[in-house]
Amino acid sequence: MREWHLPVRVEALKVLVSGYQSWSEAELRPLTDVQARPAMAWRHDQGHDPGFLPSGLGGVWRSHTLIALVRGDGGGWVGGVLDATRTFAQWETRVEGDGVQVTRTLEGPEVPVVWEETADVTAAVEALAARLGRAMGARQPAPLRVWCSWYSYYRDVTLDAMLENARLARERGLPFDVFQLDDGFQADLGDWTRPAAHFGGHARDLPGPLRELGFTPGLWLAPFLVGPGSQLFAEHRDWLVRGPDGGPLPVGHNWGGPYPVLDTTHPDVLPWLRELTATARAWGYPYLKLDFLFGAALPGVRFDPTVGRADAYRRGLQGLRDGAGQDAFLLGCGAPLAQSIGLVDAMRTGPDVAPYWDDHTRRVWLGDGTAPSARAALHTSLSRWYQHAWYQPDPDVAICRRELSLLSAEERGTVAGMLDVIGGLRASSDPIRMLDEEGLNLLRRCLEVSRTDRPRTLTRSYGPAVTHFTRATFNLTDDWQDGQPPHSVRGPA
Ligand code: 9PG
Repeated sequence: MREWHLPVRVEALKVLVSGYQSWSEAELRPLTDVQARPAMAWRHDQGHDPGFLPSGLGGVWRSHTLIALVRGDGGGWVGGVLDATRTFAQWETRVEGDGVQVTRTLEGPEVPVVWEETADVTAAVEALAARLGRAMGARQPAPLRVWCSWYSYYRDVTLDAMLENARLARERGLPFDVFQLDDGFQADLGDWTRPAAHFGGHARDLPGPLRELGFTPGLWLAPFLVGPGSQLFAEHRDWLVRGPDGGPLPVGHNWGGPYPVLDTTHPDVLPWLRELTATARAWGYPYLKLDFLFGAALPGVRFDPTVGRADAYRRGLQGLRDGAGQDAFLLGCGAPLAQSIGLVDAMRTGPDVAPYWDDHTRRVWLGDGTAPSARAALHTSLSRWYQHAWYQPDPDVAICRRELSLLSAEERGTVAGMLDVIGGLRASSDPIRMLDEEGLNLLRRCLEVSRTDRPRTLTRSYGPAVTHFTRATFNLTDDWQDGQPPHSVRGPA
């Protein structure tokens, strides 16, 4: 552990933090604000790092890998690490006495740490992120444009729905590169090669027709998870990370209950993981969305107790990369961020988008900012703008349809503006037949690949995030700000 004491006026400071994994919040906040901690314990495993939770306290801010303190003049302090392959770096800033106490803890092997004062926090954060990206061999492929089944069909997706959308996308001349089948095709978590009855076919039936239509086939997997009712669970109970009681460690709560996770330090698990992605590849899927990856890094009892949890995670991810091949495109999701650099091509950098602006009750009253909403996705991805140096950022899908959506035209445009500023992967989940002329035009705009933008200031923001970019200003608050309506995006003015 290392500590620094800064004798500064805390009222004038803001703090830039980034949560542990894709779905955890990243924020830009006055240092004296409260960092929310979800009231529900199951969110601690599934949305955060249970080994280093958000503080839940006023004036105490926790961040993973990188942190920054911003003064009113745009200068301040930046902290970060230059290696995250086997180490979690945990930063905390705490208002104490007449200043700020900064603490940095490493979980895992020692790594080079940077802590510096700077006249330009934006530039220093970008430079530090770029150094980490280079040190870990960040993969930086060209942005892809992806249609994904999740945000319209959810678990009820069928082979026919996939094919109908792919055909319509081709007919309408929509410039998608990838058509990606999401959760719902499989019999159970872990039983990836057996289809779900409702799917109306097998995942391997899809790539052929998609290729004929000119699209690259993509597939979702949650490769580390094991459904408690699955064949994998019944056959390999000894492959699971265990809890303090010796039984399988519940990793989170989804799919109607808790689910365990594979222990990547068990000698039989890595070959199984390699075979899984090799199989998906052999079915014809060079694009894989690898989801719920955080599970492999949870604190728990593992087969090999000498392997740290960051290391355990990275071994698992390496196995998935080895099976898929160097030329596969891997999108990480629900994943420890920095620990994935160099192994994934793209990474979800925020919670799920939803066809509504905010989940106010869950966010404000339950302290859970990881709940799906357009606002949460914007807020988090914008505050992680610098992570384009680590992978291609995926701020999640645009929502262009008007049916089955509560988003206003203004709010749909704000999501589109965020995609432009982030300049990463472009995705949509809208059923193509639901899009009228207006919807199709917005979708075409959302699929236009762009250059990553930079913040023009971190000292001002409209909401608890980085909102002022050189090409656009976002108002994430529920009030007008300097003549700009709530939930809107505008040119720099
Ligand atoms: C499929 C979905 C989609 C989506 C992913 C992920 O914390 N949670 O309870 C939680 C549940 C689902 C979720 C994210 C968080 O969505 O982000 O794109 O692939 O899984 O099940």
